[in-house]
This record gives sequence, structure tokens and C-alpha cells, in this order.
Amino acid sequence: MKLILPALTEAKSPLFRPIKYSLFPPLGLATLAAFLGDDDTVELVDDHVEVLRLDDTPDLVVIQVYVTNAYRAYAIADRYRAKGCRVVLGGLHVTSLPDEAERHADTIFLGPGEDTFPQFLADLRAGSPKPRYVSRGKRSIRGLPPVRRDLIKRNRYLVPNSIVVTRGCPQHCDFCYKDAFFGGGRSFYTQRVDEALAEIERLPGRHLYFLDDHLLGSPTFARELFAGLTGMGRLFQGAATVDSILRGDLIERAAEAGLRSLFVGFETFDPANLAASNKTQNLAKDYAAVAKRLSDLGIMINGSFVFGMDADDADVFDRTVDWAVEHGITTATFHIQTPYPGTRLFAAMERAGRITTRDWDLYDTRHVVYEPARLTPDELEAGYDKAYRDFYGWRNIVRAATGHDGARHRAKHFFYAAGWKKFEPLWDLVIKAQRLGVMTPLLEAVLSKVTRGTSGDEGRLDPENGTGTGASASPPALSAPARSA
Ligand code: B12
Ligand code: SF4
Repeated sequence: MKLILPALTEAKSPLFRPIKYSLFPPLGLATLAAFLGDDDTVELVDDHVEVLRLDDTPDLVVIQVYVTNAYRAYAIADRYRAKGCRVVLGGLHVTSLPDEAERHADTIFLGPGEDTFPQFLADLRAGSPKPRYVSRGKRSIRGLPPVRRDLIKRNRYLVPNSIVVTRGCPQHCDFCYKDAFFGGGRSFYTQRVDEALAEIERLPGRHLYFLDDHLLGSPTFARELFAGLTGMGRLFQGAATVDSILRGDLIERAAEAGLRSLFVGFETFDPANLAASNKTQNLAKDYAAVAKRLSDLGIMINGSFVFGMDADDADVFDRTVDWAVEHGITTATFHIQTPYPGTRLFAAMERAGRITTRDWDLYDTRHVVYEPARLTPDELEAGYDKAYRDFYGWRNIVRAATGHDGARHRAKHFFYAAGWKKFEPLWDLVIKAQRLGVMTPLLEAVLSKVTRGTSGDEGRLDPENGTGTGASASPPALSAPARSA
């Protein structure tokens, strides 16, 4: 059996940033591989980081389809089917557009695969696989066989230890993939805490990246998880919503357990935008207080901001960058609003006749694929490019870094932000040499704890972490790609 994560079309373009696609291994496929039998021979190929050979003839080809890799996924599927191989497709884009996908597959899967894929394997072995499997009802990720991490080529990734301990999210933002993907059943559920901790224990090294949409989504689960993690000596990154950071003391517990950087979905400052996109959890929340609370805990912030919502005008780009710099946001992920097929946003835009292209390659949050309300598409794309240029200009990197208390925190911010955007040739070199693993200790160093010194103002690196030189090292950095919370 061959499991394939096709690269997106962009991977062939000069704008392609190899490091962005060498961050995380194909966790979804490694999760599915766990359901295969001991006798099955299985290969997992990530087209982003290795050469995908198409001259073989596996019995079963399993392909994961996102919106921006859809065309390449279909081409690979067609090629294998022409040779007589059985091809199955699943993932977010297949779930959103099953009728499009099924033209390229023997079987398609809608929704998460933990319930349907084992059912399919049983049907296949019995000689009666169905053309379509739909995940419904009371989904669960409890008691699953361990993710097949042995299939992951760890040295090809900066963050081989990515992990997901929950699925979905308790919120319902109109632009999010979530409700489309988890339709017809539970849309937020968690692992058992002991199983999550056992999976964490199996991961080598110290650094973890939780890819969960909203790591604080279930406060009870998160509290127990952090209690279990405290003392394990782990450093981790994750994502959460603004309201969850302001509420109670969960974020302090996370920091104690090793949280060092957080992806936060600020998205927009405009209440009309928030209300229109049903991102009600952000309404009337003090974003500055979020930034301050995280900064005081020594947690670096990857802020997510969306441009092109209906209340946005030509000022939105500068206003957003200024705010982010002023409030010490470490890395920013800007997106042009993108109505992914299957979302309520897409349906509303389509009803209003505002969708201007169905070329899925352009649904990469860098292109305008709809008619904006108060900006022209050119203004929107130019403003988005300018926001990236401005935010990652040397002057603003330094300005944002100096917003923190403590020299160590400032230095870490500086190296983290600069490392992510300013050392592309170095990243390319390490990737070509397939030695990304050597960067992990540097990443761990920059993520080491900043605590307040006795002066109350000067930060220091936590000696318990044994990374005293971390702040002066030239660390790598990463900010998660399109995330959700
Ligand atoms: C990590 C990640 C990435 C990594 C991917 C790493 C990797 N090797 O997988 C990188 C950095 C490459 C990335 C890039 C991008 N990403 Co991204 N990414 C994610 C993220 C945060 C986590 C994915 C993950 O690992 N989930 C956990 C695993 C366990 O779940 P899973 O992969 O979905 O797999 C399950 C099911 O989908 C299903 N399944 C999947 N395939 C198949 C196949 C079969 C046969 C079956 C049965 C089942 C099945 O079963 C699995 C188990 O349940 C998601 C958000 C999210 N929560 O999913 C966004 C997300 C997938 N990304 C998204 C986007 C838009 C992008 C970018 C376009 C962003 C950009 N502006 O450049 C690029 C393009 C990527 C591409 N190749 O096309 C969107 C996708 C929207 C859509 N409708 O497709 C998401 C949902 C974020 C969001 N909220 O908008 N991304
Ligand atoms: S955008 Fe974030 S907060 Fe909103 S539903 Fe999606 S994952 Fe949840």
C-alpha cells in the first residue's frame, strides 16, 4: 500500500518556500496507517519533501487531498488508476466536494477517517469495498492504535514531533473548514488524557507542536493534560482562541507545563467583521490584554490576521501591522480571506455571485478569489504583500521585540521572527542536505523558558532547561501555516 500526501501546485513555483512545507510530517496518513495489518507492506510518501515515483503498481493507493493540492492529487490518482491500481481519496477537499473527487477515485471518504478507514479495509478484505464512506455520528479518537511514526522520515522535518490530541473545535466561525469537515456528527472531541500523555512519552527529544485547532477548547481536558505534562521537561507550541487565553488560569497552567509559543486567531479588529463571520468568541475581547498576558508568561505569539472581510478598507493593512508590532506579536500569519468550498462563507459568497474563480490552486490565502466589498482585488493583494513586507522589515522586528520586559525575551523574539523570514538560503541548504534534525536543538533553545529575574524586569533562561546560551544562538523559527483558532 502506498500512502501519498501530494505537494501543492505552488511547490513548483519560484515563490515556493521549502521550509514552510518541511515543518510537519503527514500526520493524518500516519494515523490511518495504524489501521493496516502487520502483514501489509506500506510506504508513506510526502511529495513536499521527497521524490514521488509513479512507476510502481501498489495494490492500494491512499491519497490525502487539501484544497491547494487537489489538482496534483487528482493527476496522481488518474495515473495510478490508468495502471489498474485501486485508488482511494480522502481529506478536507474531498469532504467539501465529493462529486468532483469521485471522478478520480475508486473510493472516497468524507470526514475524519478513524471510523471509516478500518471499515473500508475490512470491506476490501472481504471483497466488497464501497464507492463512498461517510463519517457520521459519535466520532471518537479514544483507544486508537498508535500513529505509525515509524513511517515518518524524521530528518526531513523541522518539527517531526507534531501531534493532535483533540479533533475539531467547539466554535463555529463561518470561514472555517471545521463545520464542513465534521458535518453529520461530533465536531469537537478529545483523546483520553492518559493516551495523549502516553503518545507524548513515545516522542523523542523535548519539542512538541500541537496541531490541534484549539488546544484549550476543552478546559477540563487541557487542565489534565497540562498537569500531566508539567515536570516532563517538554517545550511545546499550540493554538488557542483569544477568549480562552483571557479566561481563568488555564494559560498559566499551559506555560507551567512548557507552552512557549501560541498561534492566536485575532483575525480582525472590526466588530462588524467578527459578527458577520460568526466569530463571536472574539467580540468585545481585549486583544491587547491577550498579548500582554502571553508576553508576561514568556509565551511568543503567532498572530493570525485576515484581510478583505466586508468592513475592511484600505487602512486595514497598516492598522493591523502597527498594532501587531506595538503589541509585541512575534510572528504574524496574514491571510487574504478565502472562502473554502464547503464553508458557510463560500455558500454566502456564491449566493451573492461574488466568487470570481474556482481555480483551487488560488485558494491559498494569498490570492483574491471573490469580489471584496470595500477594496479592489488588486488593492487587497497589494495590501497583503505590503503587510508581510512591513511586519518582517528589520525595523519592525526590532520594534516588536523591544516591547517585552527582559533582554532574554527580546532576544528570543528577535531571533525567532528573523529566523523565520530572513534566513531562507540557510533553510534551503539544510533541507537539501536532509539535515533538518540538526536544527531541533536550536529550536528548543529559542523556545526555552523566560522567567522573571529578581530585578523583576530582567528575564533569564530557565536553568532547568539547560539552554543557557539559547538566546544568543541563531535559532530557527516557525509559525504554523493556515491554522484555525
Ligand atoms: C499541519 C497543516 C499544514 C501543513 C501540512 C503538513 C502535513 N504534512 O500534513 C502545511 C505546512 C504543509 C500546511 C500548508 C497549507 N495549509 Co494547512 N494545515 C495544517 C493543519 C494545521 C493540521 C493538519 C493535520 O495534521 N491535522 C491532523 C490530522 C490527524 O488530520 P488530517 O490531516 O485532516 O487527516 C485526517 C482526515 O482528514 C482524514 N483523511 C485525510 N486524508 C485521507 C485520505 C483517506 C483515504 C482517508 C480515508 C481519510 C483521510 O483522516 C485523517 C484522520 O482523521 C490544518 C488544520 C487542521 N486542523 O486540520 C491546516 C489546513 C489543513 N491547512 C489549510 C491550508 C489552506 C493550507 C495552505 C493552503 C496554507 C497556505 N496559505 O499556504 C497550505 C497548503 C497545503 C497543501 N499541501 O496544499 C486549511 C485547509 C482548507 C481546505 N479546505 O483544504 C486547513 C484546514 C487550515 C484552515 N483552518 O484553514 N498545512
Ligand atoms: S476558526 Fe478557529 S475558533 Fe473558529 S471554528 Fe475554526 S478552529 Fe474554531
